Amino acid sequence: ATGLSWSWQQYLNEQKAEAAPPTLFTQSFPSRRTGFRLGMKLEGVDPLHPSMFCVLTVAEVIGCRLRLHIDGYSECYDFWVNADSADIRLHLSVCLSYHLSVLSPVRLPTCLSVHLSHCHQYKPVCLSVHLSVSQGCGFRVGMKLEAVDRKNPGLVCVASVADVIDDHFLVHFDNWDDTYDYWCDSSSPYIHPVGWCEEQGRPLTAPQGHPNPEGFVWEEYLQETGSTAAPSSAFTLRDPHGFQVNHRLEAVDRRNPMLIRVATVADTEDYRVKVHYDGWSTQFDVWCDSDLPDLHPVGWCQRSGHPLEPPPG
Ligand code: MLZ
Repeated sequence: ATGLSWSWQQYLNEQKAEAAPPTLFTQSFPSRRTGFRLGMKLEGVDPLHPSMFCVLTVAEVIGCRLRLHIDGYSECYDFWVNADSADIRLHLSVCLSYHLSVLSPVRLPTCLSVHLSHCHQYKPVCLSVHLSVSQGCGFRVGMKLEAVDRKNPGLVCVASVADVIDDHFLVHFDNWDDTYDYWCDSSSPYIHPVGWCEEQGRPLTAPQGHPNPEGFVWEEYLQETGSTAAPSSAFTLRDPHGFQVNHRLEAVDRRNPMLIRVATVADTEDYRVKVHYDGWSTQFDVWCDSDLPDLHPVGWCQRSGHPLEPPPG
């Protein structure tokens, strides 16, 4: 089948499969028009160093997806985001709030002001940042917590809130470098209050270089570091997702993120789904968070003017 003649409806009928309901996705259907144009500048978080803000250039626009280039670095660090979805809003609100907190708004970098004035739909983001600066979340910089190391998901480690912007915050692992850091919100399944591991009978990984990692005691550590624990009331664990095995969807190809493929939910956990790319070997299946912005409902590509890769053969 070619891209033109391939039809979801026919495919679902043939496969006797159902499309995953659009309500299960964090992404809503996009508006076709995006204000982003090639060469525009914006600021955002470096995906490989989430504690760093960098200057980005829009290097490619396909439908409502953007390839962002990190100025001054090799193209191999370019990454794709959705133009009208939560991840780019985080990019924008992150840099806006950052500047609001350290600079006066009139000193916002020109590139950002220019960018925003071209993109009318992003102006409300600007306002919401203003409003939410005072609201925020229950997490404050320096508070301690227990967090899953996303690069070593078997480990729950001693961690700190390293930055707070709007309702998102940066999790940093004590005495480790920032490559393990990640941004999340209070509903994340990867964060727990101090004492959670003990309660669950699970090992807690002490900060790197701790003199007695086996005998780590929170009370002592909080005292030594003059810090406080994030209050349990700040943790608002979200409900497990509603995806079911065999649901069909459109998923960004993990190995070639320029492509979006016809895909199937092959397995599920409370907060993750295993994505199978239809027509490809199961060795390419990937586990991902159910709220990953790279998972889209059936019809998303067509609605946003993005090519969809049908199953090969
Ligand atoms: N084996 C790895 C574990 C790192 C864990 C870091 N957790 C924040 C290492 O020692 O490098």
